[in-house]
Amino acid sequence: MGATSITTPLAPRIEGKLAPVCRNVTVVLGAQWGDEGKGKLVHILGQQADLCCRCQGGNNAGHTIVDKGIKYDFHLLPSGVIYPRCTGVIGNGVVIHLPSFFAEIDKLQAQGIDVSERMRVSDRAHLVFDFHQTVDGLKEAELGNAQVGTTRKGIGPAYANKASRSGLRVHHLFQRNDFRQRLVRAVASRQKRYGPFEYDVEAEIARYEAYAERLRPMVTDVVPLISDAVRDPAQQILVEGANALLLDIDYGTYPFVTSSNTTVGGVFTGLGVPPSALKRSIGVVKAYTTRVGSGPFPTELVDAVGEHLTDVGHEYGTTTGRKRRCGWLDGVALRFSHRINDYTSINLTKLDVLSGLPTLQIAVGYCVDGQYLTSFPADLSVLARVEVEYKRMPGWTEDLSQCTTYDALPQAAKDYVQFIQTWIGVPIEWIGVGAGSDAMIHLP
Ligand code: 2SA
Ligand code: GDP
Ligand code: MG
Repeated sequence: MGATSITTPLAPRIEGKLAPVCRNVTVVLGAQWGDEGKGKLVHILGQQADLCCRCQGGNNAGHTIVDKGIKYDFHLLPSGVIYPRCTGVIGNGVVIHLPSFFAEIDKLQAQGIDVSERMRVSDRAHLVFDFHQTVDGLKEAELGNAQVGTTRKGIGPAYANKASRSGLRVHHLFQRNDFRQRLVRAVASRQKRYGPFEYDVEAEIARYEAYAERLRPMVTDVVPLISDAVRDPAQQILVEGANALLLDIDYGTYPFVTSSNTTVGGVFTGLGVPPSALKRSIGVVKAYTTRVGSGPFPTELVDAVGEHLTDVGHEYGTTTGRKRRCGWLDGVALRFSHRINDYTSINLTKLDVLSGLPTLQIAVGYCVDGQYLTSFPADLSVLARVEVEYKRMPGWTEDLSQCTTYDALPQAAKDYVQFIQTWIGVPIEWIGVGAGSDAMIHLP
């Protein structure tokens, strides 16, 4: 009798065959060290998206979009939620600091965009607590000169709890005793390791009762949500990568990386998208290179050209306001990036920032002890002493910000774009010439 009453309502889901997967997932990935302008492309592509999703990272990310002259900064929310038709999805691979999540929702609300009924948050996603942020700072202090230069948002410590199976996930919020025990244990363990830092666990537990209630309507088992969407040809799914390839925990410049998989693999593990659903993986490439945080940076410029890039490109962190380090475009890193992510097309951004530089350079080879490297090295002591071989190209003086077609670009800018396209071996589909979403040339 029990068996009948249980299987009857579930039978169609269990016995019915799932429809085949269609290729309706577009992924936007940072191809360098981040801040390439992913948010802007997601803003453009988001117009057609039914679901706009995050699959990794947390509020360390900062994605800026400029819509009709108004600037919006996204950190935890996917940028596509600016469109009322778009449902925002936070996948299991994301780590969520709930106070920041709600603050971002409230800020958008104050800017006239109400997303609270359109957000879906995976019950499997892990939580970032204030104590993770404290630990992030303590870890950095302990590292001294070797510090990573994190955003101090608690991202590494939260993923560390996840990997060591002592994390708290969204579903834990709704089992009060269990939540309390887990939080008390997690904090005690960190206090044992880093010293008795101040942390009012009881006050935190009380705060999280209110957060849990506010989150409850958004909490979703994202597995069937995504599974149904990838089987429905009428749906378009857009995934917004956070951070970028060289910050990937496996392929990036370890240990100067973030703590998630920022490469295409993060989409499959962090959202439950099957690989067969992938239609496009678009690499966003800044026309030069920037990096925030520490670690080797072979094409870094600490001269007047570097200052030009910082000033004209407004290269300051979207999340922390830190000055970004700037350098020439690194073609060696880009080929490495393409090997891993297999971009179907490229969005080259911030080409306008290069106007006025008489000569441009692109790294085309790394040499160590007189030998060319065949790939991007894993060992940072090798990366730190590479001699970079550059391709030199003439610059241009024209302002590109009013160019709306490829033909309108000066010849030297076209040559620069063509060289990059040929070098990576992937079509450049968009060229950014300004911060606004209309300042984008689309190459059919
Ligand atoms: P974390 O905080 O543990 O993820 O830091 C580890 C490394 O990852 C880098 N990282 C970033 N790099 C570029 N942009 C990021 N987002 C913000 C932005 C950065 C900001 O959009 O500007 O505002 O400073 C980002 N997030 C993490 C970080 O610098 C460390 O090198
Ligand atoms: P993301 O993390 O990859 O989304 O990039 P960020 O938002 O952190 O940083 C990119 C910055 O460059 C933002 O301030 C954008 O508004 C701006 N931006 C994006 N594309 C362009 C472009 O083509 N030209 C210029 N001048 N600015 C751009
Ligand atoms: Mg950013």
